[in-house]
Amino acid sequence: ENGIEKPKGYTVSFHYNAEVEYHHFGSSHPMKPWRLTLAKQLILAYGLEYAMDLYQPRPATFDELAIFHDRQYLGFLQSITPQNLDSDPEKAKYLELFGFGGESNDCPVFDGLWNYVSLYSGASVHAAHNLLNHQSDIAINWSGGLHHAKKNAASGFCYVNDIVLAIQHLLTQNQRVLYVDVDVHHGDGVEQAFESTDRVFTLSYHKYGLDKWGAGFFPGTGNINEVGPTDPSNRGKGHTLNIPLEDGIDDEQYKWLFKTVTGAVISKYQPTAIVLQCGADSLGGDRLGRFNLNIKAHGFCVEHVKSFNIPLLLIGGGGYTPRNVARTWCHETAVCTGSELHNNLPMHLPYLQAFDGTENGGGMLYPNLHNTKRHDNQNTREKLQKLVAHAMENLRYLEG
Ligand code: TV1
Ligand code: CA
Ligand code: ZN
Repeated sequence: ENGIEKPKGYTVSFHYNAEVEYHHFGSSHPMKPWRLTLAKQLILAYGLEYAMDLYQPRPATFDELAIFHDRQYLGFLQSITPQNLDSDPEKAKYLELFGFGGESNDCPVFDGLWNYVSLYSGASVHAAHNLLNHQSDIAINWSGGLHHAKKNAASGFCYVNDIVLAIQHLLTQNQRVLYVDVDVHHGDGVEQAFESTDRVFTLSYHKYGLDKWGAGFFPGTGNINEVGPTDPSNRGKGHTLNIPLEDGIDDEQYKWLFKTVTGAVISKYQPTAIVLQCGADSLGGDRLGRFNLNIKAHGFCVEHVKSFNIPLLLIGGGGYTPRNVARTWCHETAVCTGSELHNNLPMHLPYLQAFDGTENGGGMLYPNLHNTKRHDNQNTREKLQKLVAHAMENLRYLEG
């Protein structure tokens, strides 16, 4: 009817447990798991489920999460609730230690927290297994991508690092895994986890720099000269690349940069599997982001990586304007299956209201998100050319 069918010659799988949607970080918190409800509704309304194999993965177990995380940290995550948080002095003592402290409340303790982390992690691990079994060529988990979590600490809305877990599984049968991160924030947790190995190359594009009050954009790391360990005896040397960007980068600049740098990394590193974190906070008009990308420019990153025909794990991440997160991940699902989608949203879409009206994108899948008033473009042609030259210089180590 809408021409959506299985792609010829390769398989796409979609790993999703709808239970994640029902978790709440708190009413004012920018991370909204219900953006996944919107994304799923769009994907179903366009009929993309006919083009993929759908899986409902079980939650990851404690032991599965302990492949990366400290057992003591996981024990705390498993037992903490909003109720025992204040009443149990034992627990209060560990809050600070495990990254829950500070006044920002980035990582709140909410009802069902353990269930939430096990669900999104279970989906990433399941997706990785599908690639390993050759049951799929592209595996998608929009509920994952929580790149800031550390082995023993929560950070920046992330409690468990599903990406690290998925990569660890991929490493059982892959000599070299490439991690690429287009979230507007630096993928510090993944970079740190694999800093001492040459079997994972981490590449992150992100906003970097100080604001007018002198505060660095979260997490404050990821400058171009941060290339991981420099000690020649460290196997991880030269296997990290950071692309720091300024406010307001536009479609053409980003596409050129992504193609040039990611292309060079793939041809030099020759990965046998790729993990692409598709954080949608790099879109124009994002509540926390600073970039000015439209949906198709964001999706270009998926198209470009897909074109290398290397087993690919696609995961979500940030994204704080829910309707645009849903649009982007629906578009990127279609990119994977090779489907073209109509710009007019299907009439039978249950949450049509969320996408309707001039404020919300006029009932279109691809509204223009470019908004120069919000973040002027500070990225000049000259700066980007210098950045690429510096990135290529950093990559020279891989040749030797
Ligand atoms: C509760 C309620 C928490 C409202 C957090 C924005 C909130 C933020 C909130 C917020 C917010 C951050 C910091 C400050 C470090 C802190 C999923 C010195 C309106 C992958 C994580 C960003 C991004 C954390 C996660 C950042 C991801 N920004 N309102 N918190 N302290 N934290 O700056 O990469 O997208 O903003
Ligand atoms: Ca990034
Ligand atoms: Zn982010």
